Amino acid sequence: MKQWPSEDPAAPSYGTLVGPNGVNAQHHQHMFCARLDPAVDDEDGGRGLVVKELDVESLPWDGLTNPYGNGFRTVETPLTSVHQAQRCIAPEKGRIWKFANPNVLNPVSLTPVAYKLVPAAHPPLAAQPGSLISRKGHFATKQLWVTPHNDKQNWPAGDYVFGAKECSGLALWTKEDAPLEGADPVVWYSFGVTHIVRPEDFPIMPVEVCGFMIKPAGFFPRNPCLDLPFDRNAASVDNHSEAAANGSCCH
Ligand SMILES: [Cu+2]
Repeated sequence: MKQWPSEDPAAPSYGTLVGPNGVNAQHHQHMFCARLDPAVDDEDGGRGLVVKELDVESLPWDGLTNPYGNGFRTVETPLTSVHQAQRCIAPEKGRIWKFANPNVLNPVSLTPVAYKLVPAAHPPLAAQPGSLISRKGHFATKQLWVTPHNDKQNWPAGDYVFGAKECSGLALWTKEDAPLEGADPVVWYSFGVTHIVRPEDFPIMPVEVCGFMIKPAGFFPRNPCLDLPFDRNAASVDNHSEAAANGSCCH
């Protein structure tokens, strides 16, 4: 019987054979980091924004508040300092992060106007802490970072990534703890593709998609896509009245 490649002793442990004569495509990661400087209705460029983490939590059985055992809620944790705001994704908790403006309330939900960052499920950097890759790519060891706004801080992996032995970006900027309240928080979201190569990726790789979403979450009072005018379109025919009176809608 033919063995699966993973059971074949000739199959590589850290890659995939993708072509004849032992063409071994190594496992690897493509890591990115998005610098987000949200304002969310804050006229001071986002100085007063609060970044929060939201998890979904099942409630314990309780004869009074959860008698059927089906209750769950969201738990909000404000991220108030640079060290506390180094966070990882938690798909099992439906974790998202919100940028909220506590000074403006949504008139419908009665909560601070906000946008949310919806992460995708992907691992952080797979290299060991202290390894060269981990030191250079420190920004990718966690998915979320928040720092006080600083015009000079633009490149999360530092200015000279290839020649560097250490990350001179986020690793440096987050060494010291600092409060985020009133600091115009800048959010850094690290994400990427952990590429376990397939034979189908060779010799020309098709597209691989990665990313995240930013969604309004209590920013608008209603669905902002519903922007059609209320006027009746004169070309439209009411199937029940005029067309019916003429005997057909297709005369
Ligand atoms: Cu790749």
